[in-house]
Amino acid sequence: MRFDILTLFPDMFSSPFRESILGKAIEKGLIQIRTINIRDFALNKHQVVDDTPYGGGQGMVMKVEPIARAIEVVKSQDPSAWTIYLTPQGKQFNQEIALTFSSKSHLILLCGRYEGIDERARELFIDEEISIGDYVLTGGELAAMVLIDAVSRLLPGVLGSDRSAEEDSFLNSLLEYPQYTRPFDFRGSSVPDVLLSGNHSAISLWRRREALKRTLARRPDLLAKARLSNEEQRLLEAILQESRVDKSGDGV
Ligand code: 4FV
Repeated sequence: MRFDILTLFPDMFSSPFRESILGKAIEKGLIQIRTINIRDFALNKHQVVDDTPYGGGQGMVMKVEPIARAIEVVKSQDPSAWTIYLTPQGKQFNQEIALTFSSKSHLILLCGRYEGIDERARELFIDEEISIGDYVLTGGELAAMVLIDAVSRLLPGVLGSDRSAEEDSFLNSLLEYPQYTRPFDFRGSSVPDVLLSGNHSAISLWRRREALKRTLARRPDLLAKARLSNEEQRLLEAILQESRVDKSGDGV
């Protein structure tokens, strides 16, 4: 999979993709990441890439021409490339969107700065707008890194075993169950016995229950859209029943 990143700060991308899993994925040729400096496409003598907003107002706006030239050069190499603009006004990024993007072969990621890009760049060149969250960053670069990480780990061969991506939380829109590893006892806090029982159906049942309890407590919105199996439905009923009993017990 290929990622072409259009940015005014290409050096920001040097270290995050040198380490660990993504670094190895690049070495293995599973992903290619290319940074393209938008300023190289500003043909005015001072390579100006931003200007004051028409109609006045604070801040600067990224000019359409350098963005247009940069995207047209990449699209001339691969017309099938899918162009994404990272912006707080975009669709909220999530695991489902990451999965969709992981089936594409070439993504162009446009990183905005200042107050954003000229509207005509959006209208003429952007296929999809994505936000990583309802907060304002100084630039789209970190958002692009988040997207590249979440998408790349879904590609075959990037994670140790592809299975772990299949078991990702959010895909079946439940939060992960609690994880434990050695030591068995830490300052008097030990590991649930079932996890050492070797009884795999009991372990998977415990994990389902814990994932449901945690999702109910922390992200009931996810539970509302989760496709639960009959067993999970039953487990959830029991959990709700328990919490009802606990609540009714409070009054005594
Ligand atoms: C952002 C986000 C984000 C807005 C102004 C860059 C900044 C500046 N991108 N998800 N949240 N972008 O805050 O994607 O141009």
